[in-house]
Amino acid sequence: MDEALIKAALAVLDANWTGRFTRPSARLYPHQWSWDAAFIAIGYAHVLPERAEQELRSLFAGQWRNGLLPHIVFHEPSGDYFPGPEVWEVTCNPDAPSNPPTSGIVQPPNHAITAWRLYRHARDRASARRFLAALYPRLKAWHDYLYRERDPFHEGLVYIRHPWESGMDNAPLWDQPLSRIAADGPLPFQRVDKQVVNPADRPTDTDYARYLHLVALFKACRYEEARIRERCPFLIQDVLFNTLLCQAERDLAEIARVIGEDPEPHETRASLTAAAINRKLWDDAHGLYVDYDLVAERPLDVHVVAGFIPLFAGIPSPAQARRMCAYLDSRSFCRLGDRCYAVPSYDKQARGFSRQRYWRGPVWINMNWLLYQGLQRYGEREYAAWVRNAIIDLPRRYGFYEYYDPEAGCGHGADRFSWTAALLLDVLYTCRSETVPPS
Ligand code: 2M8
Repeated sequence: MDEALIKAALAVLDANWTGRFTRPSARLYPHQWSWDAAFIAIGYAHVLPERAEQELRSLFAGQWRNGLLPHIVFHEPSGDYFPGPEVWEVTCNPDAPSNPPTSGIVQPPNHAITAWRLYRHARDRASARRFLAALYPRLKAWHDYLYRERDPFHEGLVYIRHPWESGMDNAPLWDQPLSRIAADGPLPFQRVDKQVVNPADRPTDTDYARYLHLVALFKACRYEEARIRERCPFLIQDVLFNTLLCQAERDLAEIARVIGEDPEPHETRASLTAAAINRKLWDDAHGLYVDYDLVAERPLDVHVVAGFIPLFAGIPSPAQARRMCAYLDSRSFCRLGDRCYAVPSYDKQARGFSRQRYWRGPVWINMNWLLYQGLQRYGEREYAAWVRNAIIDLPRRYGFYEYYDPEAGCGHGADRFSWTAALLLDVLYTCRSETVPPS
């Protein structure tokens, strides 16, 4: 066990902890982000379980009355971040809270996954059960919102309506759908992100103009989903989002069992979503999953690491999983034994692959953490160990960065980045798996 590395990871989290929530990084992301909070709490579960619970409680303080869990909760007015609450103006919708202010979009639903892990790692099961009982109605309302508002055809697949909802902001996945939005002329706003990190690594101003165009559309629709759905040029059934929802429903069923609620509706929805992912998003020609563009009514033929994440939720059959592993273990991603850190976020052979640009190629620790769990689930020990090494080696050698160059290893984006530290802690602690009490 690497005590020095554990200490260093905890120091990052301490520096970003505000007493109520953990900033993803102090300068670039000074507020609370939804899926970051859930990843961060997974790390805290091993060492500071009260903080893990507080993290989720603070996030859910921003939940809307209709169940929408916003992608950012602005607990504190301080901190330069664009776009802030004055841009989102969510209070035009009566379901949005006025305090704390929030954004008006969501992020991948990994929260029930975290809540279930907190319970499984808890030393004090009775207190953890009370926490689950208090959180369950909120988690249920969140998932109900997604299936009610974002699955218009009752397929079991929910859509996202902004690239930020995917968590993979400027992934090459969105180039084509975003090209439907005209964005000309100088930007009428000041981007703070470009002053904090290398602007060449960040999304372009044209990307930002399109992101803001979508926000303006949501406001014009007063954040009413039926109106947005009619007019939005960006509606995508995303593999990662739906995979996490599927696993989150499975974990919510476990939570329901522990607190005496009915697990059955959650199991039914999880099965529906798993079947729909296999039916509609599996790309048999290449051996991975791809997104579906609901506006153009066709699959998006773009291969990103998210296409392998259904392993995490046990969605592929063993035969599909073997094909996925063969594709991972190729020049497109990261061949076992090659000089590369597993696994880049985008197909290395594809046009536009970049080792440094944000979600367009670099290695992200959260995606590798999901992949690692998935590979273990399918008994792919060798590749899982390769991914695990990257999760440990990259922060150890280069520091706790937001993302990393898959060849050189060096870090990019924000430094002292919280989920990198938290998920590293999880990997280090779960190899001492005897710390997990039997359920
Ligand atoms: C990045 O996204 C935000 C917008 O939500 C940004 O670029 O300003 C993404 O990497 C996202 O996945 C992450 O949750 C967020 C905070 O770490 O940063």
